[in-house]
Amino acid sequence: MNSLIDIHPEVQKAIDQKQGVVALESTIISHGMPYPQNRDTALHVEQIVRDEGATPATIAIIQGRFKVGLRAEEIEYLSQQGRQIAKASRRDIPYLISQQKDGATTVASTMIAAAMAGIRVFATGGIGGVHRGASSSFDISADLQELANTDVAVVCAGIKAILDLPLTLEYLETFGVPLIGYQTMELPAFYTRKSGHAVDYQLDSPKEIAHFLKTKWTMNLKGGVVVANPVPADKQLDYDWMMHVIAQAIEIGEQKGIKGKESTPFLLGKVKELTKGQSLDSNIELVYNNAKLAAQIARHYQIV
Ligand code: PSU
Ligand code: MN
Repeated sequence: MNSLIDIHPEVQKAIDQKQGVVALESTIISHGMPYPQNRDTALHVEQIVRDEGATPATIAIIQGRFKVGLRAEEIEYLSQQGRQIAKASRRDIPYLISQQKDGATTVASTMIAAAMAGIRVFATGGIGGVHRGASSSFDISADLQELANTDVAVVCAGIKAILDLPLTLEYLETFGVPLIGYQTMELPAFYTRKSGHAVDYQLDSPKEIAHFLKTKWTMNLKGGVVVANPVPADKQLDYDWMMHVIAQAIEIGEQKGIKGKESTPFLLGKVKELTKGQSLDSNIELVYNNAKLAAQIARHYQIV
């Protein structure tokens, strides 16, 4: 099986030498942001991880190979192709690999590849969750099931306010996925530091988070961990305004009948349009912030 995975030599070396490695997803590149901001962000995120003394491993499926660690040309390719590239979650992997196609990995499929390669820490912007209206649409991201089963910590900016936060929290609780707030007890909501909901536990240093992860997996308590890292205060958007914008975006999506895997990219794009690009700036900054924390956790994970 592992003959279908290509681990970049730099990543393999870092894994072998027990240095910190941070997995990075590619749906955020192809479906989450427009060109060329997606490319610039993807390359800069890798640089931030390096600046913190860890090794970045951006993950994607390219011509039927599961790639752990991409070359700059591959990042350029995914960025330019954008939504032409299939959004690849768990269910899509065997099709894309057996058909030698390309796929941009979501949180779920990035976790799968990271776990196969032995990478435990992953940075992204936001995870998928239970969508608003899920009681009739059944729209619950496969990311949540992956978090229930796969031993990778996902550093994100909390639970995106386009989702149903209370239902997502219930789901995580049911499946035993811990939700850690980094230096906060309040769950951040992606574009904003506040949400009105609490995380399970607050931890205040990368070292404590690394110790938490080691403890969980040493005890064979399977499954992922969500590390919620609030967007920097000067980069957050106004809470009431965002609630309004998100409600509008959801209503437009419903009118257009957007569903399934199109839903999250559509809502993110619509929010960007309605905020005249401000949500994109905030999104980029919070990804940088998460990459930095993830790199620090990954380094500590190797020494605790
Ligand atoms: N949140 C963002 N930007 C993104 C995504 C989430 O702020 O690009 C992507 C991630 O790849 C996540 C996926 O795994 O959307 C979730 O999609 P869905 O809701 O269809 O499972
Ligand atoms: Mn969905």
